[in-house]
Amino acid sequence: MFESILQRLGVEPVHSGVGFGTWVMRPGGGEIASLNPATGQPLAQVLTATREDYELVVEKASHAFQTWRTTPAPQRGEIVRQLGQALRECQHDLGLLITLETGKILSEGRGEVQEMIDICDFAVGLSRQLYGLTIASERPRHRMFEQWHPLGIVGVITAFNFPAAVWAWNAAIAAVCGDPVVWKPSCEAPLTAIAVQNICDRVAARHGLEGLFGLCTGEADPIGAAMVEDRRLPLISATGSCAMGRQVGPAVSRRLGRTLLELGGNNAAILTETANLDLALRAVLFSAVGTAGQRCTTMRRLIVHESIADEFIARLARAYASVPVGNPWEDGILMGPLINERAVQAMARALAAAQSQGGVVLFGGNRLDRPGWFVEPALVQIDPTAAIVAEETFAPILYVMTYKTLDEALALHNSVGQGLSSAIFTDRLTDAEAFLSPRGSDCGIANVNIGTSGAEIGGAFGGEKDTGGGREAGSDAWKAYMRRQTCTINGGAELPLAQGVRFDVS
Ligand code: UN1
Repeated sequence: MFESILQRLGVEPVHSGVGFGTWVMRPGGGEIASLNPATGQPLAQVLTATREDYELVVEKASHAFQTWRTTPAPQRGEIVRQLGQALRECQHDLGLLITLETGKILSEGRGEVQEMIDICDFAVGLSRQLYGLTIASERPRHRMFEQWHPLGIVGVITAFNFPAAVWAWNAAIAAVCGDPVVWKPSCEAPLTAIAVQNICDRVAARHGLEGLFGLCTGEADPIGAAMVEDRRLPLISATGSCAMGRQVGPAVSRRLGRTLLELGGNNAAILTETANLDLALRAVLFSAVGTAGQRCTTMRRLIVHESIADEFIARLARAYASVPVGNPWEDGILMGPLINERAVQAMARALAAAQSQGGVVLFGGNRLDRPGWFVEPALVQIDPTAAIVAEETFAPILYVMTYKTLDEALALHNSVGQGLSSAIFTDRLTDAEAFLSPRGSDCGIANVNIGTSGAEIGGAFGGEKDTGGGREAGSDAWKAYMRRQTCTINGGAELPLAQGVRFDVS
């Protein structure tokens, strides 16, 4: 039924997962199956890379860098503009493939492609705005300024849950900054990566840009390991679990490379006694249940003022019971399956742990009796000190807890290791401002009367503490993809030294 989509996106039933403008026809790594999580059935098979295949991709990228780094940035932007155009043309097909491969609902699959288009547009504008500063020199007739140069090949490691958009955040910005990209996609979503690579290849081929965008599908060992050790990749941008970040970060640091880490979240919302509950209900539902709880920005904790807790939790439980779970490509469905059997097991384990730690399941948590990896979203009332609350389980579990004072709520909010996204729902300005103040949310993203998920690309995206500290996408995140050079020019015939130092030979 979906073969024609794969065909239109150039994904063969058995496809190479290694390419850089042309496909390596027989990469030597193992074969992996991409499964449709709604049926458990394979969509297609992908041939993965060996270290030798990886070498080839990096060689092509190194070669591309030689010309790309001196191509004027606005011309680089033109290529990204064409990429955005190509994405617009296949938004429906690519969105559907994302839905088939990850299980996110079609509206979110299309939304993910929209996020790619948006970041391309952003990067095109940015290609004329890679500004450096001019700095006042203390020395007479001297001029001091900063300029930004391309950094080199950027290694991009992405997770299954945003199999295309997170690559695009990195690739579009890297490309205008003058950097080729070598991409290791998740082995859970390799077909989306192949389809995206095909789109890149069509655009790059028009301009003879082989190697600018490279794809190297494979497991953490050998491909992830090869990337983190490779000095030819000055920046590794990796999205995934905190555990993954704890391996990647030190390994890249050992060679003094740069990392941009976007790791786990344990995002909370505080609901104050003045919150607009209708608005909050919709926001909580989207953030906690959307994408079946498999966003790094998913709301995992709800901290509710005790005066409104009974009413709000009862309404939320009713809303949970009315969420249509089913085939993610069908109209009206709001929650598709989890990504695989392991995810279903992890959710069951977390719920058992929550219950053994005093938690009460108010709704959901059961596996659906059908093929694929479907579960009900779960709402759990629990004491905030329960150990499980500090963990990120990549599943639709929302832990609900109550508070008396805002200080108490802020302390609870910041009590976990992760620091990605956060929200407060309130109609009282002083509460909102407290949340946004230095004593408020300790996260990279802090929202008022908006859920924790669904950020726009124009802002810098990322978080603090165990989330890894990286910032991708908008604002000045581009600076991570370039090297800064401070330049001083002496326009005079004297050689005055800084700090008034004298060093004259008499
Ligand atoms: C992720 O889950 O890794 O803010 C990215 C959001 C999306 C991106 C999520 N724009 O929820």
